[in-house]
Amino acid sequence: MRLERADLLQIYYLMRLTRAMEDRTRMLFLQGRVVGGVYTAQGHEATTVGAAWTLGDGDFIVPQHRDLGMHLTRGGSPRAVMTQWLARGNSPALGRDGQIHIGDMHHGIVPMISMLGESLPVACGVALTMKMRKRSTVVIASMGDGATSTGPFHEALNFASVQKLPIIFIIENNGYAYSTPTYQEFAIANLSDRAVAYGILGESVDGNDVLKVVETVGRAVEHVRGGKGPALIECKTFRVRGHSEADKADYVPPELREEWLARDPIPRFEEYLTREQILTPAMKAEIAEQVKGVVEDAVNFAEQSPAPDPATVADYVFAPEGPIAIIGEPGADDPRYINALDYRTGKPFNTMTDTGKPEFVVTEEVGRR
Ligand SMILES: Cc1ncc(C[n+]2csc(CCOP(=O)(O)OP(=O)(O)O)c2C)c(N)n1
Repeated sequence: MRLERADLLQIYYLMRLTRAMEDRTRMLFLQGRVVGGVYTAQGHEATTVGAAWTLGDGDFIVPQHRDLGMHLTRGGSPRAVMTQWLARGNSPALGRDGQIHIGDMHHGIVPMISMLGESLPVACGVALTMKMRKRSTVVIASMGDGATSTGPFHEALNFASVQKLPIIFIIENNGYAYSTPTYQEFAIANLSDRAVAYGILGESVDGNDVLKVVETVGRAVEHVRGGKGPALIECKTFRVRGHSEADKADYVPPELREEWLARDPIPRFEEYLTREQILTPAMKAEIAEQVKGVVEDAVNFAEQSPAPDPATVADYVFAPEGPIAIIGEPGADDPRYINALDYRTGKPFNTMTDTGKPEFVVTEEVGRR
C-alpha cells in the first residue's frame, strides 16, 4: 500500500493521539474521575492504527478492548471516547457503560463485545451481509492472543473460510492473556499458522513496526477484496502496562518489558520519519501541540457534559413488555436466510439497511417478555 508523505504524518499523529488519550485517561482515573476501570494498549499503536489505516470508506472494524487506535483512525470522535470513559449522559452508551465499548456505524465501527471471541461470529455476519449485498466491503475483526483459545474464534474462522467472507482477522499478540504468558496458552510459534487449518491466508508481522503492519494488512485487504476469502494476520506486539490500571503486571519479567520498551512503536516510527526528513523538530512540536489540544478539548467537553439523569436509569437496560422480534420473509439477497425484524418498527434489526424501509413481510412473532 502506497503511503505519501501526508499519510505518514497522519499515521504518526494518530499513534500519538492514541497514546495521549490513554495517558490522559490514566491520570483522570488516578484522580477518581473515570467510572470503572481503564484498559490501555500502550505498545499496540502501530498495530491498531496501521491495521485500520488500510481500510477505505464503507469498510468495517469489529474491534476489541485495546483498539482505541482503530477507533480514532476510522474517524471515531475523541469527545465521544472521553464522554464514554467519564460515563456522561451524552456518551455513546448514555452513561451506562465505560471503556471503548462504543459503536459508530457512520464510521463503520461495530461495538465490541466483552466476552472474548464472541465478536468474531458477529464480524462474520457483517461480512456475510455485505457479500450478499454485493458490496466490495472488507471487515477487520481484531482480538488478543487469549481470545484465539476460544471456541468462537475457530467457529468464525471456519465459517468465514467456507463462505469465502471478506474478512481479516487480526490477532494482537501482546505476550499475555491477562497474566498468562503465551507459552502457557498455545504451543505453536506463530498464531497465523492456524490459518492453514482453515485453508486461508495467514501471516505474522512485527506489530510494533507500523510500516510493516500497513504493508502486510494492506496486502491482505487486496486479497480479501479480490474475493479470495479471509485472512488471519498476527501482529506481534506487547502490552507495556497492566491488563488494566488495577494490575501492576508484576508477572512480567522486568527485562522482557525493557526489551519491548526499546521497541516502542512511536519513537521507532519517529526515528524513521526523522531519518527520511519527513518529520522536522518544528513539525514534531506542532503535532504534539495539536494532540494536546484535541485531548484537552475532549476532556473539557466530557467534564462539561451532564451526568446521566438517575430517573432514566432503567431506560435501554430492560426491554419494554411485548414481543422480542418478528420473523420476516426469506431474504431477497439469499433465500437461505430469514430476517428478524424489530417489533417496534417492523424494520430489520440491521442498522446497515440501505433504504430504512422494511424489506420483508411480518409473518411470525418470536417469544414474548
Ligand atoms: C470469555 C471470556 N473470558 C474471560 C474474560 C475476562 N478477560 C477480559 S480480557 C482478558 C484477557 C484477554 O487476553 P487477550 O485476548 O490476550 O487480550 P489482551 O487483554 O492481552 O489484549 C480476560 C481473561 C472475558 N472477557 N471473556
